[in-house]
Amino acid sequence: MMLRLLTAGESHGQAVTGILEGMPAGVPISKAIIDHHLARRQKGYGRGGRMKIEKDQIQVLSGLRGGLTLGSPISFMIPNKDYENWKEGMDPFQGDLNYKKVSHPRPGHADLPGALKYSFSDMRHVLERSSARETTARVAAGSIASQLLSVFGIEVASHVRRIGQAAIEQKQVEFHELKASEDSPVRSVCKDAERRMIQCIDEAREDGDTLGGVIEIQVKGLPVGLGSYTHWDRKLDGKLAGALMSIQGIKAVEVGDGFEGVKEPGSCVHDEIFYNETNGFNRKTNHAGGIEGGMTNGEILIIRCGMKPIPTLMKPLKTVDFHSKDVHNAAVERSDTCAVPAAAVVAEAVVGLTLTDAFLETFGADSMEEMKRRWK
Ligand code: EPS
Repeated sequence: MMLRLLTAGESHGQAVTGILEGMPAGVPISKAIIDHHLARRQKGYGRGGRMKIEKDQIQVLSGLRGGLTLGSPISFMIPNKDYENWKEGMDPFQGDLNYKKVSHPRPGHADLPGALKYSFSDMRHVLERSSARETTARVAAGSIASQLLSVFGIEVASHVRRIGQAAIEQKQVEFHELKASEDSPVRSVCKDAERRMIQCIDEAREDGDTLGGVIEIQVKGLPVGLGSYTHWDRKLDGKLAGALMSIQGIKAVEVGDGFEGVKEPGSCVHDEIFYNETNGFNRKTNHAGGIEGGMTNGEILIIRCGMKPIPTLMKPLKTVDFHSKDVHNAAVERSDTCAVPAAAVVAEAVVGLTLTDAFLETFGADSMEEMKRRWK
């Protein structure tokens, strides 16, 4: 592994922090680009009250000088504005351990296994860290990493394919079409699907319910041969799937045709190979989603993720009291009805980090200058 990311921070603690280690020296990094991605992650129809409080902006503490990476660990923080309202319970030394205790585990949440695993009697200890607030750090780090990829013309983009029962009908969305998702409150590239998705979210909110969905990430401009077929832990699709599955709420990942592809015979699924002087080896289809044998094949990378509905329901499911074991309603905390659009931005970041790691493995060097020579 060339690039390592450590994140820390409780959802209502002072800040979300991170250390990104392994970036080569001399990569130009823009704060405006990082903050732009942090703002994209905060948007999305279906978010709750918290996003009105936060205005995520990065503070870089080390590893950069004059907008260039130094090759040293890049440490950063994104303050939680909401901490002011939670100080009484969340202060690292003075915090009141009886503050807003949680003892009714939410089905589908980390609450119960987390409390059992760490011998906690208060599930607040679990939910503070398992919260998707942590993804702020991954988006910041992903944006730093992706700024290296963009020097080499590699672009990462995403869109939302489904929210609950509402889905885009268009099977294949081209990379250039993804831009339209930026103007959509649900990150959809289709106005009709957008309308239906918003309606589904409104209905779920009224019912005190939540919704999941499907996101798609595409990456353009990748060279052939990132990752490797030579050993299981070098396969790029394995690394991408693992990284994406680690995003809060993600329950499924597929590459290219994924689950749809398994229904068809091989003759319909594999992408025939052509050659011409201008483009070299090329394909007219991309069922493989840009990966063959655990390596990039030069086509656009296409990955989809399924996100489950958020487990915090305003109309709660049944659970048992952690202490008395009596039947009870699950805990209700302020939360989002749907965070699928935000998850798409997080997925872009996670893909950016994984690809930068793979890129550094292939072209890796101490400095940007050396990397450019190897790339050439
Ligand atoms: C989250 C619950 C909500 C979300 C939060 C994730 O926060 P709160 O409990 O403060 O209302 O808004 O997401 C974020 C804070 C974020 O930045 O994305 C949860 O329990 O996972």
